[in-house]
Amino acid sequence: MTRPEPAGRPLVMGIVNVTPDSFSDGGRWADRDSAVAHGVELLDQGADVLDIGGESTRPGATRPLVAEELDRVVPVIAELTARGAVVSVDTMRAEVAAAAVAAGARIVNDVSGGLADPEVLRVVADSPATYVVMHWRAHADHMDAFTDYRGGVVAGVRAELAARLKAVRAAGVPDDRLVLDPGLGFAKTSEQNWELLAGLDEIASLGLPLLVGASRKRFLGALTPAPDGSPRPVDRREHTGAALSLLLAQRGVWGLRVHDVRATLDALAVWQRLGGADGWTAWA
Ligand code: PMM
Repeated sequence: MTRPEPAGRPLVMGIVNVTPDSFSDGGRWADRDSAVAHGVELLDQGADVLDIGGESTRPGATRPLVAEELDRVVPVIAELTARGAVVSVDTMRAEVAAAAVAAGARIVNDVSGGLADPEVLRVVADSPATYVVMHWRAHADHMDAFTDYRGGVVAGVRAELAARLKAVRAAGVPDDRLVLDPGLGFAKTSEQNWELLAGLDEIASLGLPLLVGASRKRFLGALTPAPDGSPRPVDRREHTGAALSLLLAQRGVWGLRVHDVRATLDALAVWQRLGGADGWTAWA
């Protein structure tokens, strides 16, 4: 099985965090039934893929036990797959990736790009799954101490992703099952996120499709602060997110990982209606 391919616009990956503590929606879909219901709602809104995660990666978060993570995601993946969804599992653990693929997940979205648990590479190589290799430097409880990029964030992320790509290819995962992600907010300041977005074609020059996860992140909240300087609350960042998604679509990203599926697709519909998307293909 090869990578899901977008047609006429990027794939929209709707986020289902089965966690008590994610930064934007922690606790809202933490039990099985509400997670499945949320996934179905995102499918109804037009999501192409559902990304199911059982570990929060918000800055400062501590890790769940493997058993907890398995218990959170596997039944939700099985249920949403049974309802016809294309499912991605957001995990850094080999054991969870293997169980998720067995339950029907077609994509393994590893925010650590195989650094947290190198066994993930073997699991993916031995499976038909597509692998999202995100740029990452450290776990969430201390990643904010790793924002020093000599030579600039774009060159640094490109070089570190290239190194991960070498390891992933050496493990036997073919290019037609790979996607790269610049990892916005992971060991990056707000300023660095914007620099990275501006320099995205440098990351695309690695020759693989790109997934971008900007949705509701801190740097979007900081862009539109209240008069007292406080950032926009997480659940009111859908307009900045949709505007950014539209610009990223125009530039050729393969996929957009978002909470606000409807707002994202609305923005893309305007672009498509005006013909901007005619002949569109994703970077690769
Ligand atoms: N961001 C988060 C979690 N998983 N996966 C990918 N591929 N890219 C991202 O940017 C990314 C991710 C953190 O956001 P969340 O807590 O809202 O899910």
